[in-house]
Amino acid sequence: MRRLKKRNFNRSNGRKNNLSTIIEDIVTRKIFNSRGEETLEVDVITVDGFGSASAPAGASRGSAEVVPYPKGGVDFAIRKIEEEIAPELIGMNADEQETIDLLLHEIDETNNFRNIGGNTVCAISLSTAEAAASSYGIPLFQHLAGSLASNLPYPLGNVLGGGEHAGGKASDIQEFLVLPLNASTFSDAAKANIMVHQKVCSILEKKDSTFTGGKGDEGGWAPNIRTEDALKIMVEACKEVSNELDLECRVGVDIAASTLWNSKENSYVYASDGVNMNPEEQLDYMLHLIEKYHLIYVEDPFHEDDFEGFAQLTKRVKNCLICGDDLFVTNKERLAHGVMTGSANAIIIKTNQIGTLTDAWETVRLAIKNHYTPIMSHRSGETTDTHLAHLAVAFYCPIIKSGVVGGERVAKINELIRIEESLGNRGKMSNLSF
Ligand code: 2PG
Ligand code: MG
Repeated sequence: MRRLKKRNFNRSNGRKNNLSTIIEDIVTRKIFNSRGEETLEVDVITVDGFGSASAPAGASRGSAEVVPYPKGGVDFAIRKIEEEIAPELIGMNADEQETIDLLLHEIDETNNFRNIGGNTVCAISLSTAEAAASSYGIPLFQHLAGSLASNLPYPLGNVLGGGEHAGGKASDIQEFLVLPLNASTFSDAAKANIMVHQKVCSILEKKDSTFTGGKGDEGGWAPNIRTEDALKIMVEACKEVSNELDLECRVGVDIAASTLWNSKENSYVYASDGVNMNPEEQLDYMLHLIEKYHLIYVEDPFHEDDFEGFAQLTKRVKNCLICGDDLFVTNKERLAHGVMTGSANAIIIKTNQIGTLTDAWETVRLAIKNHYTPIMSHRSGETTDTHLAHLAVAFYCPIIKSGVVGGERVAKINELIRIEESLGNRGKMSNLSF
């Protein structure tokens, strides 16, 4: 029998454990994600409930992320679940999330889930939570956070991009994003993002006769375009939609700078723009883009180990979120280091970067405590799984990054529309002050 130390997962719903949440069976299968890659889906069946979750996949993964699958890939992960994990979990209580998440760590016996896989763990952890919520007959966000969670996140949507998410001659920058500030409801905010996405398409069609309407992995347009031309188009589209809807759509970027970084040459290589920049030039370039295009959000402006570069930029900007994705990889030790060095003021939260729900929640708590804005995020390879929407609300994330169009992206947006409806008068948009 393994000895388990109980962790402090902060759920205050006050429900008592009971027999209805006992795990009776676990079923796994191989399905496909939006890029057509194999992924894992896990069903957890309790006495009175059922939960099912699948794992997303990154293309521009941080090197400090947990290992997604054991050697042998999804097939091997399924074997591990059937032979080693399910026998341990069956009979446990799905309501005891921290205990189950800790058990997954113990079964793996490594510090990066390389034996059973971070994606394996992520799917089990989420489906267990969903099964407990279903046993109680309540939505996942309410099960995780109690009745206090009633803030809707602002959607940060990918409109245009390139990098590792699009092939050919698309832009060097991975994502050009829109954030609809002041939207009074989540539905209005989602609508604004869709309108910006459509406007950008019509501007591109007018300006570029070679534009074919091609899109990257997350549904953003993937034209052959230089960085500043893309930003001009984004600003133009945002302005038009802001005027039409009487709100303020602002532009953000995910530079995904690790994918541009060449350590041998000590420079960031912008192949489409035809320029190389050393770290000092990169800092000046980021400051220039933030000022000229009035950016509200800059993700991964420096490579994943440059805490110092992040700190310098964070110190020099006001009213702009400087966000660490590959920098922090949802890891609380990396975030703690960032807090100490003053690197960034926002953090991307991707559960499968760290493994379990408990791990992700602990990182969010540390972020909130240190006034970092937590942003619940999809991955470039997604399924139609909608749990991300619930996690954003349950974990008090004022922003969700989940794309604008595409079935697997809209699945999360539509789930938030349903959550907003279910909250009725209690639901309100998050407080986005920075
Ligand atoms: C990112 C993500 C999602 P990936 O870099 O923020 O947009 O991409 O899932 O490929 O890491
Ligand atoms: Mg990123």
